[in-house]
This record gives sequence, structure tokens and C-alpha cells, in this order.
Amino acid sequence: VDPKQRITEKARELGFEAVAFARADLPLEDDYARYEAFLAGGMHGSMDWLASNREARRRVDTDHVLAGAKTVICLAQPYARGVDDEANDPPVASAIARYARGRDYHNWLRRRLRRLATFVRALGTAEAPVEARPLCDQEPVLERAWAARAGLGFVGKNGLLIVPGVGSLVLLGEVVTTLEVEPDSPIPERCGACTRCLDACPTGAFARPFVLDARLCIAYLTIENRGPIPTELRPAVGARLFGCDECQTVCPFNARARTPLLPHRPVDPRFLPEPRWGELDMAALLSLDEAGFAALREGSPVGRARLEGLARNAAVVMGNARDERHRSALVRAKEGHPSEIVREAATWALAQLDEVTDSRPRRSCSSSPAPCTCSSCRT
Ligand code: B12
Ligand code: SF4
Ligand code: SF4
Repeated sequence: VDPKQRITEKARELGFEAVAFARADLPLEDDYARYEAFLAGGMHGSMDWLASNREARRRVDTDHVLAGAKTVICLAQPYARGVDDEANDPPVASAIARYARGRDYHNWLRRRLRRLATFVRALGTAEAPVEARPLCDQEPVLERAWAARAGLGFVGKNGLLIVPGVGSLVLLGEVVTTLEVEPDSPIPERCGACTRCLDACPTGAFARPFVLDARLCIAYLTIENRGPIPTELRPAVGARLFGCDECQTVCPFNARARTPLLPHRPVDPRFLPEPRWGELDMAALLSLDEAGFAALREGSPVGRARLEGLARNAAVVMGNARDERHRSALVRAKEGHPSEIVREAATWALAQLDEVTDSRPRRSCSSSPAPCTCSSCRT
């Protein structure tokens, strides 16, 4: 049987929804130029690691990735769930980007990719050995560019790889191999006149269609950024604790996957919200200690934000919620959190609460007609 067919069948058996093949022995010219322009514009913010290993981002057929590589096998793992199903998620889970509510995909998707790589290697012989290397998220490879070259999908104006019939709520993985397989063709972009993602982005993070300024993206601000969230961007973070899905929620290419009752493959249960989210609220996240954080991050992608980042994000979410019930937790964090970044975020959040309190007629606890400002009247 044709190796392409065998690999495709194996990938589907392993649970991948879509598979496509790209030539690996040609460098990425246009996409590499876009990547260079992205760096030159400083759009990667503090993600210095994005600016390293540049040559590996241009070509995968050298020692940087896999010498002599001939093919990139591109794979998509969907994580979309029906809106009815999501409606039952605990509040903390709803504040987390969809891909991160369950188990950390880095562990289990990589295991699957390793199994596919083993399968591909086994297609070699003693005379013609085959090498294969799994890639997923962590290597310095432009995964969307390779997936677009393979025709796995097209890059939408939101910068995401959209798989026809499936949507963009997919994670990407690849197996790069020295095996020569007939490549598939890229498919044309299908956004047409639509601009919903650009219009819906809470922070206006798109420099132009297809180009994201990561410094403004809530995913960057809440996950990768190690400093304070810039004050002017905090209101736009809204109720988002970790990551953001807005530019995908509004995309018509995701409507089908999110519509209940339409026939599609059930989501892998590892994407369902972890039970731990049902036991927590924002105040608990703000006051996490090292032991609590260690338990929370176990097997979950949210650990990427670190304890300080999660507590910072929780404070910003609480400030945006302007809910008096959060006041005491915020005061405690302002006065006693070991991180200066968290103390400052809590101070900001308390100021948001005060703004609400100040604009409300106050109950007077004295005979004076002037509004009372004592702490018991404020709560
Ligand atoms: C760094 C990073 C981020 C950063 C920066 C994102 C960015 N746009 O650069 C931040 C933290 C902001 C981020 C956010 C998210 N990320 Co991210 N991220 C990455 C990572 C590790 C590297 C991306 C990178 O190299 N960026 C540099 C830029 C220049 O490259 P690029 O984004 O790939 O863009 C290419 C194409 O878009 C194309 N392109 C650019 N302009 C144009 C114009 C035209 C006309 C065309 C046709 C193409 C085109 O060329 C670019 C260069 O090749 C990849 C994994 C990987 N190794 O690729 C995951 C990855 C891109 N992220 C992913 C996800 C899921 C997300 C989030 C949805 C998470 C969330 N819910 O919060 C958001 C989505 C934000 C968005 N709208 O893109 C998935 C995307 C899956 C998909 N369907 O596309 C990836 C592939 C991880 C994975 N293995 O699945 N991410
Ligand atoms: S993930 Fe959110 S903040 Fe980032 S580009 Fe999309 S809508 Fe904007
Ligand atoms: S929302 Fe519209 S413009 Fe944006 S990616 Fe989807 S189809 Fe394209």
C-alpha cells in the first residue's frame, strides 16, 4: 500500500482529524519574511525565545530540525465543544481559553505524535532507513506556515489555521521525516469580506488582517507576559483568566463545530474541564500559595502562567468584575502578597471597586447629610 495512505490511516486511527503532507526540502520564503517582519516590529514582546533559532524557522531539513528531511506530515487535533456543553463549565473554567481547560496537550499529543513517528520509521528498510521526528508547539518551527503549505487548512485573518469543515479550534502537530511522500497542495484563503475576528478582538491586537501584534493579545498578556499587564489594557482583559478565544468564537468557520446536535466526532475527553476548576473561585486563585499552585498546575497548561501570573490575572479579572464580595481578598493581597506585581494588580482592582462605590449614593451612618465614607458603609 502507498505509504501516504498508510500514514493517513495510522494518523486517523491515533485520533487526528485531518492530515496533510508538505515538502520539507524547500525553505519557507514568504512566511519566513513575515516572521522576520514580526520580530523587526517588536511584536513578539518579551518572548525572546521566538527570536532564536531563526534558521530552523526557515527550513526544517537541516540539523536544526532533521537533516535530510523530505516531508512534513501536518496534523490537526480538534478541541471544539458544543455551546450547550460549554454552558455547564464552572465559572473559573469559562475564564480559561478552551484549549487549556482540561489536560495539558503537550504531554499526550506529543505521545501520539511519537507513536506516528515510530510508525513512519518502520516504513524504512535496512537499505533505505527512514528517520522521523515529532514536533508540537515547543520547537522553533512555524507550524501554521507548514500546515498552510500542506493544505491542512488556510490561515485566516485572525492568523489561525482553519481546517475546512472543522474550523480553527484545533491544535497542530507535525512529524517531519526523511521519507519522501507526495505533497498536497495549499488551499486558497476563504475569509472573503468577513472581518468579524478583527472587529471582535477586545484589545485591537491585529496590526492588519493576518498580522497579530502579540504584545496586545490577551493570550500573551495573561500567559507569556511576566510583568504587569499594562493598565490601559486591563479593562479589555475582562473576565479572561488565561488566554483568549474571542477571534475564534466569532469566526463562522467554527460555528459548525460548536453547534450541538450536528454530527461530529466527540471531543477527546482530555479537553473537558478539570474537576479542580469547580472547586475554585478567583479569590482562591489570588491567594494561592506554592503548594496550592503545584497541585493546580499538575497536568494542566495553566502552569505556564506561573503562580505570580495567575494571581495577577485573577486580580485584574476581579477588578473588572467590580464585585464588592472580592474586596477582602483583594485587600489581603494588596497588603500581604509576596509579589509586587500581584500587590499592584490588587491595588488597581480595589480602585475599580472604589469607582463603583464612589458613583453610588451612600448610606449615611451618622446624622450628617454628607455621604459616609467609613469602611462599613462601603461594603
Ligand atoms: C508564540 C505563540 C503564540 C503567541 C504569539 C502568536 C502569534 N500570532 O505569533 C501568543 C501567546 C500571542 C499566542 C496566542 C495564541 N495561540 Co499560539 N503559538 C505560538 C507559537 C509557539 C509560535 C508562533 C509563532 O511562531 N509566531 C510568529 C508568527 C510570525 O508566526 P505565526 O503566528 O505562525 O504566523 C504565520 C502565519 O500566520 C503566516 N501569516 C502571517 N501573515 C500572513 C498573511 C497572509 C496573507 C497569509 C496567507 C499568511 C500569513 O505567516 C506567519 C509566519 O509563518 C505557536 C506554535 C508554533 N511553534 O508555531 C503557537 C500556536 C500558533 N498557538 C496556538 C493557539 C491555539 C493559540 C491561541 C488560540 C491560544 C488561546 N486561546 O489563548 C492564541 C491565538 C492568538 C491568534 N489569534 O493567533 C496554536 C494555533 C492553532 C491554529 N489553529 O492555528 C499553535 C500552532 C500551537 C499548536 N501547536 O497548536 N500564541
Ligand atoms: S486571542 Fe483574543 S486578544 Fe488575542 S487576537 Fe484573538 S481576540 Fe484578540
Ligand atoms: S472571523 Fe471572518 S475574517 Fe476572521 S478568520 Fe474567521 S472567516 Fe476569516
